[in-house]
Order: sequence, then C-alpha cells, then structure tokens
Amino acid sequence: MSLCLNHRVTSLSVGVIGTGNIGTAHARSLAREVSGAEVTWVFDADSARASALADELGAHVAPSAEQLIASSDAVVIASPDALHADQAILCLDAQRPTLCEKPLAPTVGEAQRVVDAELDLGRRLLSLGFMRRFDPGYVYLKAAIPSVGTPLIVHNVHRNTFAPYGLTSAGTLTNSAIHELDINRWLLDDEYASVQVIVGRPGPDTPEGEFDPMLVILTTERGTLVEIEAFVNARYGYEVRCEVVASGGTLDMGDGSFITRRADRAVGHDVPELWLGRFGEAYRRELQAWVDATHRGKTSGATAWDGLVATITANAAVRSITEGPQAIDVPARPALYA
Ligand code: ISE
Repeated sequence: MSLCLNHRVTSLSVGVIGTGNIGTAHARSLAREVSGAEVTWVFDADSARASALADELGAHVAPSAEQLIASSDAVVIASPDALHADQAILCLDAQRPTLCEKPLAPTVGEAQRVVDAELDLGRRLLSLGFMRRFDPGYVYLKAAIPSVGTPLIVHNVHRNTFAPYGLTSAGTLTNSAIHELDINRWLLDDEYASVQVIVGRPGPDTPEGEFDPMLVILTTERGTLVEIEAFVNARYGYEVRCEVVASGGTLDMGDGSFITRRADRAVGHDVPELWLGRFGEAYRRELQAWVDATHRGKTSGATAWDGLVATITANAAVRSITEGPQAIDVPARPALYA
C-alpha cells in the first residue's frame, strides 16, 4: 500500500525492480539485514525468477514496473543498465524515493534526462548505488588522506573473474570502471579534467575487436593523477585495490578480507569470485543508510548528479580508445546538488 512519506513510518514498503544477482541480493538484505524496511513487491521481466524470490521473502510479484512503483513507498532499481533511466524517471514522476543501481545510465543523454526530471521536481528523491562510498576500506582511506599530505597519484585495480554481462570495451568503462570514476572523485573531493585510455595486448578471453585489460589515466582539476587498471576477464578472482600516493606518504586500502588462513603449508586469504564477496558489507550499509535517510525525507550517498558526472567521464573514456586523450566537460552543477 502506498504511503505518504512526509511522516515517519515504522516500516518502509520497498519494491525491487529486477531480481537478477544484485536485485536478489538487495531484496534479501532489505528483508533480513536492514531495519526499518520490508520488501513488499518485486518485478522482473522473467516472472518465474520474480515469483521464486517473492515466495522466499513473502512478497508479491508486480505485473509491471509501473504497478510496482504505484504500490510501494520506495523503490530499488536493479534492472539492466539500459533500463535505469526510464525507470528512474517513472519513480520521480510518481515521487517515490528511489535507490537506483549504478550506472545512472550508459549514455550521457539518458543520464541527463534523469537529472532534468529531478530538477523539474525541485527536490532530490534519487540515491545512486555507488556502494563503494559505504565500504569501510574506502571510508577509512578517505578519512586518512589528510594525514599523508597532498594526493599526487591514485593507483586503482579493478579485476573481475569473468566479464559479468559479456565483454565490450565500452561496457567495461560504463558499467565496471565507472565505480573508480565515482570513487576517486569522491575520495579526492576533486573533479576530472581529462581522460586517456591505453590498450595493449588482449587477454586470452578478449573477443575480437575488444580490449581487456585497459589502463585509464585521468587528471583532476587540482592536478592529481588517477590510474585505473580495468580488467574484466582476469580469471583468477575478483579484486579491487586502491593506493593513494601523497606528498608525505602512501595509503593502501585493505582488501576487505577478515580472515587469514594458514593451512597446507600456505598462508593467505580467499579471493572471491564476485563483487558481492568483496562488497557485501558496503551494500548492507548502503541499504541501511538509504532506508534511514528515506524515513527522514532525505537521500543518501551518491546523487543523480554524481551519476551524470560518472557517465560523462565514462563516455569520454570510451571515445578516448579510438580518439586519444579527451577533456572532461561537465556542465555547471545545479543548486539542487550543491
Ligand atoms: C558490476 O555491475 C558491479 O557493480 C561490480 O561491482 C563490478 O565489479 C562489476 O564489474 C560490474 O559489472
């Protein structure tokens, strides 16, 4: 049942659009790990998959995304990337607080439409799922930067075991490396000035005409270098690293593992296969922050504006593969996102 959220409700009725990997993880986490919310509706183009999750969580299957939005207090969008913008606009039109998975959209035009819809509404209702902003490793890293002086270079590694949705070079930048494009801007409190992508010899699983791994090199307006290894078919496991090299020292982010195993004459820790194994806690914190913020009539984490900036940067990076270094041109930030 739809409720007006101008007042505090005890439990937020959340509809989850998309019941694939991340939609299922979000729905389970909302139902079991997060307080102040319940999953009441789910929708997926694959209705059998939606029904299985609904049965597991005691939720209902909506016949359409529109019906889910109309029936829920708040919405999580976890559909394929190309659907995010249209569904986010439906949520804004219906004035539903929304947590939209990253990217806001693969193209700049679509991302801009979402920002325009929110500007027309005149208030922020959309939170964007750049969950790394809630990862304890990145949070500690950001807090520690002033202790080592002026950041000069940030080295980033982002490796997937296999290309999650099939590999294209553009997809690697707009879907995967887009996490680094957001998190480095957030870590440094700075904006990008330029981007250049360098490609080399293909890895064994790289389809003809695509590039993997790639090196993405950005400069920021204050002159910090940001370097990203984007490698989506690394085979051996899922790994994300970040090292800040500053004027007075360096900072290395932890890898998110809590256990060191000594056995069989070896010492080490497990490498997860998927990002959920590395960022489970970040997702949980992100959802809790979103539910808490929604109860207060606020948004949490990254905004639609952050999503637009990330998509502008990712698309400049895509152009750079064939056209060389690109300037990053971001329009003036509207007051709504100050
Ligand atoms: C996926 O959608 C994610 O968000 C993961 O964090 C990222 O590592 C992966 O490359 C994306 O496809």
